[in-house]
Amino acid sequence: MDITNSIPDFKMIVRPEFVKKAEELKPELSTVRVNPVRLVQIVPHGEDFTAEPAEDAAALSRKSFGRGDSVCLDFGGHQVGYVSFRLSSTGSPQDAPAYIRIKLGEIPYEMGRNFAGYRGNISRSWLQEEYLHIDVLPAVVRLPRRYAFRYLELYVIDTSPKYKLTISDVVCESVTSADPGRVLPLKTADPELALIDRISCKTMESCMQLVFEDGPKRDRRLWMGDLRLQALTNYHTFRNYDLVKRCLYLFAGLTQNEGRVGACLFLEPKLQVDDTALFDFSLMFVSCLYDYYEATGDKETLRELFPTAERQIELSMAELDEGGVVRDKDTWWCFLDWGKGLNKQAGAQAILIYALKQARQMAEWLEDEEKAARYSRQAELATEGAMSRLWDAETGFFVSGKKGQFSWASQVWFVLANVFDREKNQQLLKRLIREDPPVKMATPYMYHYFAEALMENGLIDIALETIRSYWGGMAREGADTFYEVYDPADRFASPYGDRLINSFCHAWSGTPAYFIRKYLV
Ligand code: RAM
Repeated sequence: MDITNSIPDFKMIVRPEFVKKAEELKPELSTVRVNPVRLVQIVPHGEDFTAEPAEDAAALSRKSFGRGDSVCLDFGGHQVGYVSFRLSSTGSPQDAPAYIRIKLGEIPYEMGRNFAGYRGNISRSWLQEEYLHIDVLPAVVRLPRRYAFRYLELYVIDTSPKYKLTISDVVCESVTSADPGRVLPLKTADPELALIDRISCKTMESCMQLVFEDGPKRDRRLWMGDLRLQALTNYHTFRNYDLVKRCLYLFAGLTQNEGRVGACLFLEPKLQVDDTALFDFSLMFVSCLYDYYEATGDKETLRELFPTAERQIELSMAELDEGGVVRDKDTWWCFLDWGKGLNKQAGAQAILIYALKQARQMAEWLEDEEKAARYSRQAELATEGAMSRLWDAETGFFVSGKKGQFSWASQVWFVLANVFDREKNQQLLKRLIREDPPVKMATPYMYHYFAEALMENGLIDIALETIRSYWGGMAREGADTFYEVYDPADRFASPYGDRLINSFCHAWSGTPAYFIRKYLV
């Protein structure tokens, strides 16, 4: 799938009053200084690697390093921040620069792999590795970027035959805009759920920066679909309502051609919406605003941003054909999930119905009966289109695209769109699990919506089982934070052609805390 689908004649429409509001809500980052807790050895296991504790951190001060030597430090948990350390020389006077490589990784796999062997199709520049010359020792070395990592390896490319290096005062200034003090203690005696909740909260914490980032290692930006799930989880954990508000104002203040909410936004070098448009992500603005109002009751924001939500509906409705069904495309026009070969038409249709119902509700909150009636009619129209063209009564499943593809994502989204009553939704979900279509779910993003469909339709036990097996699977592998992509059957799965570039702390994966706190305890 070509993901370089810039929209033609892209231009950004700026609403300065919205951007100003967003900027006024810019959070302060808090900083904590974290030191490594131990030295580890990265050990191969088949194609994968583990980090085995070797010595305690104090052992570092007794070591010196020459050509080809290395050491791997473990910070004890996931960090997002700025790293510095002191390098000194020992032996004869320093007669040549020190030349070192620093590598940082969120999981042991990144530490074990040689980055030169990277074979993915998105930029290698995300891999966290620095090559540095240090002319004069001793020196305090400050690494140039913000990193997301647990492990840091120092590898000495060269010193000289006459001196070696010592390393001390290794510290990470870890940053976040999340305030852990606002997370209420979880009342559960279930250690597995407690662990999953803790990992979720840590994932959220690492992704909460000046905006809700999707992943602090990659792409480090605000994606609309990710934001929607982060915001939901945030309402049940860190409760930073202003950060959600800020992100909503950014999306509304920096739209694309025709007022479309972009798929993602950059903060630097200036506030800028990206030129990628995704059908479902634009509609997620509607959902995110709806959730925000439900969580806060902030009517002023609802009133001010509702027109932006309405514009997304309008633009999406224009994508319907004569039969009331969203036109399918060959490009990367809609996200849904990274599932291989997933056709997006049915999922997109369901998301449109889902968003129309939320728009109707928002119009009612704003006491605009005329609009409420209009969105109701549009939801009916899109439902009729779906039932006549996408519903296959014989198999009892929704099909998608020209070839009538049968996927998990399409069924899940139609359940969420509530085109049936609860009983039929339950039957559809159970049939889906039984038949297990070949086009599977690939990411925690899609698994979230599956779990949500189950929870919302009273299938709490199956939802809980999904959380225990799927997110619990990552926890059992020792995850500090939840991964962008997780396939229990293939630990090397990656939508980008190489697991190395996957993000191992990803916002859209941090939602179990939402389920646990909203539905389970
Ligand atoms: C990837 C990231 C991001 C997501 C987009 C669609 O680049 O994982 O979080 O929203 O895909």
